[in-house]
Amino acid sequence: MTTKKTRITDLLGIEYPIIQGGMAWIAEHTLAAAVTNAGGLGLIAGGSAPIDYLREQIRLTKAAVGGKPFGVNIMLMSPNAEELAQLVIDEGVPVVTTGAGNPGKYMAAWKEAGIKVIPVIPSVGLAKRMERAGADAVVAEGTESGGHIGENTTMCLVPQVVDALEIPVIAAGGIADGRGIAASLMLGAEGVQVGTRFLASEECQIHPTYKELVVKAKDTDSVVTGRSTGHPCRNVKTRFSKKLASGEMNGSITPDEFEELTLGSLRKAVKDGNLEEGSFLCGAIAGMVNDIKPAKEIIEEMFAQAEELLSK
Ligand code: TUI
Repeated sequence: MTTKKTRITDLLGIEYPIIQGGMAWIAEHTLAAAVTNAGGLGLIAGGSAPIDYLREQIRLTKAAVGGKPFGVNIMLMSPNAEELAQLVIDEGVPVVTTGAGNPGKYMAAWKEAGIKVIPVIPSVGLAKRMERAGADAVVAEGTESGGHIGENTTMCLVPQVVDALEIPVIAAGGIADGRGIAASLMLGAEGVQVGTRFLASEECQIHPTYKELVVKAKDTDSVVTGRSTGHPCRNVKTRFSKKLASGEMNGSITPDEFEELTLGSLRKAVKDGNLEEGSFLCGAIAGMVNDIKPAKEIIEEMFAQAEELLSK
């Protein structure tokens, strides 16, 4: 069995069936280009960045990948989603992934423009809706993921989504080595989306404090905040994230106060490494990420390990 050729590699025209997570504030052109040039699909995160900045990121990535495919992730709760939905068409972006909402209203225009559309979904119901709306594939993202999460786990969600859909499924949440790839393929997925492992890549331009937190994290070092607001987010455990989570739980922080405390907190983590007020989003697999290396090495090692496991 080969881990490398699936409907996802055919669909996207890539060598390895791996796509990079569209991590808001984090996934910019150096990381996206490194993942694409290593044979995966690199992504630029739209987040809530200004459109002119994102146009520049798209052009820088395009210039660095020499015709190889890359994508843009559109966070649908963001105020710039509408504008970004048009920008990807205007700039000829080949692939779009979406998160934190239903991209249905943009689907026709993206398909018309020849864009491959891959919504990230946390449930079977949403996956089915996305297939009916014309999605080319979906990312089934388990609650092990970093950032904004659903309730179901990767192990439970992926096979149920695979059974419910005809289009290919990409597994996400808790995948950081070849064992995770092999397991995902066994669950019926035809590719993986990886975020946390790439936080500790050389090309990822987050603050050194952020990388250090990920590399030093143990298995129990992630915590979910934002449950009280209806937007749960998985973070590295810090004094700040622990204070938020316990304050939400015992009612000493109201949902409005939570929103106020976390406004701009991702930027404070990524740009400033601010441990007092920053939200260091990361997946539950951070405990297994112990070193910083080039994205190309990460990808090649993951697939070599998966290949070896599956050939046994
Ligand atoms: O979107 C993500 N991960 C993210 S987005 C983000 S930025 C953010 N900041 C503050 C609050 C919320 C987000 C950081 N991490 N992953 C994909 C994902 N999509 N997870 C869950 C969903 C999702 C949730 C509801 C997708 C669709 C959905 O649909 C609801 C509907 O409209 O039916």
